[in-house]
Amino acid sequence: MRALASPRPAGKTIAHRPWSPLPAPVEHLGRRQTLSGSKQKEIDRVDFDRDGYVSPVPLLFEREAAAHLARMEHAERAFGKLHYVSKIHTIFSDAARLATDRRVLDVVEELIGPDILLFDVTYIIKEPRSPHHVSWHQDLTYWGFSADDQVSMWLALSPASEESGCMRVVPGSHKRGRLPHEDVDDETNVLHRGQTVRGVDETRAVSCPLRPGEASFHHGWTLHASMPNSSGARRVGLNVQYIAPSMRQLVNAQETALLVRGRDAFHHYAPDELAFRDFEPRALERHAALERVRKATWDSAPASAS
Ligand SMILES: O=C(O)CCC(=O)C(=O)O
Repeated sequence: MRALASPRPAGKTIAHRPWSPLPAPVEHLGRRQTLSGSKQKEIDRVDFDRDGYVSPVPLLFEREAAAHLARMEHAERAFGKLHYVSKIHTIFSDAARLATDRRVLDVVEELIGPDILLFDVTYIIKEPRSPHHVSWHQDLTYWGFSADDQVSMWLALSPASEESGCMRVVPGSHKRGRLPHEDVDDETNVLHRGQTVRGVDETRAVSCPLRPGEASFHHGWTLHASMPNSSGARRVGLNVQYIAPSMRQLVNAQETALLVRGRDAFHHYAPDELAFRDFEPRALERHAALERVRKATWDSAPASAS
């Protein structure tokens, strides 16, 4: 998805204040659980092609997820809420590190092939006992791409359960291609325009509960939604979009993306810069412009795409 509201008014940057980052993380090399690598690969790819998603995919150790969450919350205390800040990987090094982690890219490579562009990264946070939900939608409807060689990862940094409003998907719905969406006025809908596919048969939907460190991967035509967080804890996920370099932008030539694996024979995008330090003034300036570009793309999609 990529049509959620920015937490700050368009064009306003996060103020740069001095802060002391927490100590750097100890990196652990995770191993995909019980199956051997190639068997697991086959299953992921077959499931993804058939169902339009795979879940749960174990990626990080639970303690690693907890350390990432602690650093994100530390950053929030210094800079303000990070919920749904687009292109967060260009200003916050921890998000950049996660989105480019070898274990993550190995799965993305299984699903969309060896050449991978990182398109967008956001945290999606549901506060405890909040009414905010996500209506049924398809991500690709609002992104302006020429094709659909794409996958989104939703990586849990805290428990994502039915109670806390984990993702729900309709298996196989990606095969229906683009469905009509309506802009629905509902301030508890996290989506930027309240874009909604009506009449979804929810009896066919399945939940994707995740433990911290596990992820789901879904295709951009897969119908998905999520319920409010009725638990007493924050539900925090890192949402990352990867595309194949062949994908062109049809509605906004200013969109940017970064090659994170393989090669780019197409050069459709000016490259984003990964943050190696946190919230640097020059990166924040660039980031404000990037957010305006992202918002222009969402706003340019027709209200009813069919
Ligand atoms: O975080 C959520 O609840 C919904 C996420 C979503 O719609 C997405 O990842 O595309």
